[in-house]
Amino acid sequence: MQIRQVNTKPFEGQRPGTSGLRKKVKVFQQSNYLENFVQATFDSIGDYVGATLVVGGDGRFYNRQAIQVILKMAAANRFGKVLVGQGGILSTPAASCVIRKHQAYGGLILSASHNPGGPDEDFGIKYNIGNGGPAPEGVTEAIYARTEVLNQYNIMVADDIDLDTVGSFSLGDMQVEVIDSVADYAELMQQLFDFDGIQALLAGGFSMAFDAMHAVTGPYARAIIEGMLGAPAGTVMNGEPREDFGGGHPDPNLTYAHELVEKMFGDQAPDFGAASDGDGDRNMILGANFFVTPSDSLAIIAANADAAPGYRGGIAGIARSMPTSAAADRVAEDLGLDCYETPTGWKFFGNLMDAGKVTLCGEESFGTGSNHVREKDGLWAVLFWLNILAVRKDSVANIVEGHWKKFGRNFYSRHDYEGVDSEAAAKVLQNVRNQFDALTGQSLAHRSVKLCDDFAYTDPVDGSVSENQGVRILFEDGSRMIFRLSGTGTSGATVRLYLESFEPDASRHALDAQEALADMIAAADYVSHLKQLTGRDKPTVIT
Ligand code: VG1
Ligand code: CO
Repeated sequence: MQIRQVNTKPFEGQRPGTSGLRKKVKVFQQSNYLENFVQATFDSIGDYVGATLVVGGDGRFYNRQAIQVILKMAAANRFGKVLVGQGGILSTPAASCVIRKHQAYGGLILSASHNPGGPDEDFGIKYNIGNGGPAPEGVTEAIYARTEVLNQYNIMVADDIDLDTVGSFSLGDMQVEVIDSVADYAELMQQLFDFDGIQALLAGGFSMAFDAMHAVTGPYARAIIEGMLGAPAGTVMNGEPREDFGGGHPDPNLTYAHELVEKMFGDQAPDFGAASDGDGDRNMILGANFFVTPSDSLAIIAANADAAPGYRGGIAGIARSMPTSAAADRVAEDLGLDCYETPTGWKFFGNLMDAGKVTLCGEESFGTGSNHVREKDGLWAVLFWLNILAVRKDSVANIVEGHWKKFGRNFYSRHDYEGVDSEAAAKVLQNVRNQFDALTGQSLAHRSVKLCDDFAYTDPVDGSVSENQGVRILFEDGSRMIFRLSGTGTSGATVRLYLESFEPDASRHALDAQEALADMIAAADYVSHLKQLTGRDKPTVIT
């Protein structure tokens, strides 16, 4: 085989964010841009020679071209084998599953997740380690450092591989195996959940809708929900993955999943509705005329975990990202389990799961998952809810309201100000920091401020420290107000404001979260000058 060593120059800004390197497609299309990042990754991950790499993506624009480049570079850099999803497709949780099942050295996942796709939109790449999870910060920082000095990469001169046919091919000394994108994942789901019970539920008049948002979960949801579980054809909406996600944001929230939301809040609403994002790791759960916040969903799954066969032996512990509401903490306390609070991003859960400290993890950003893989998992959450509904034989709304009655309700909301000026966004956070001392011990939003800080995390397993993970105002009554800048956007900055207050009084549980949090919302603006600085009179997305 012929290997070319290509001279190159470093590109600025190849630092992975919350979940990999995400840039506009046009940036990735510059010659050598992708190649540099891939070579820097291979140079930073240790001794993989002869080992297996998993490659797949969410099917967005540029997925196929990128995969061909990666295959040729993997061969030139002496991987032994690459497992690649058919058509280049692997959802993020399926990639994690394949890495684990086939004991691969690691994987490259091509996705910009919930960001739009197409020639003028976003692309992304991230490296996952052998446990199936996103590379920890130590590895991503090493990759970044390598991108700053890289001057050469290796690539094989060869024809493109046929990605559409399952089978084995050679690329020089390396073997490429094109695998069924769904099979390994579907088999794992069948081990965790009571498929017979869910099948009976669906056969007994229970109705549901799943919106794949023209993204990667289409084939997975069709195979599992319609195929294995027998839901009627058409249950999966927008099930054909498209390179541009039909022009939308493949982001399962109340704003962007409006087609499903209209159905679930209409006159003939199904009993259950769910959606997933671009790469299949997020989930939104809805009942008839009812929205379940992701933070509540985590808590409810934890409280009902024994409904699912895969979790009947009990769960080890729970972890949630810092901005996620403390609803799960209350369940952990009730069950006598440890609850961990990590920075935003799934990579922080990996060590806790590997060490056996936690079984369930969740983020307020529509991410829920468990130690069955090392990524959050959209369809897994949907199946968990279906399993709970099959056992409890009650409505989504009743289950959630019953949960609040027992544990109290954590009113919660996230306000996103997307695509704002970067300097203004930095100022918003700085304004709050500047008042840390002045606010502490004072009254704000009719509550007294206990503590203000920049959230920092020390990993309890390897002792690594991550600083500046969100600006927090914590109140004596457990309420919280958090300001954070997004690490997944590709243009300007996105300010996220997270608000939480706890309500033990059941007579107030039916209140709308925006109403219940109104004084906190006003106070957040008062402290930060968020609206004035960003020039926005309201958030882009309210969850
Ligand atoms: C967002 C979410 C975070 C999530 C990340 C990746 O990050 O807030 O909770 O882990 O996206 O999700 P940020 O830095 O923009 O707030 V996904 O579905 O892109 O893989
Ligand atoms: Co995602």
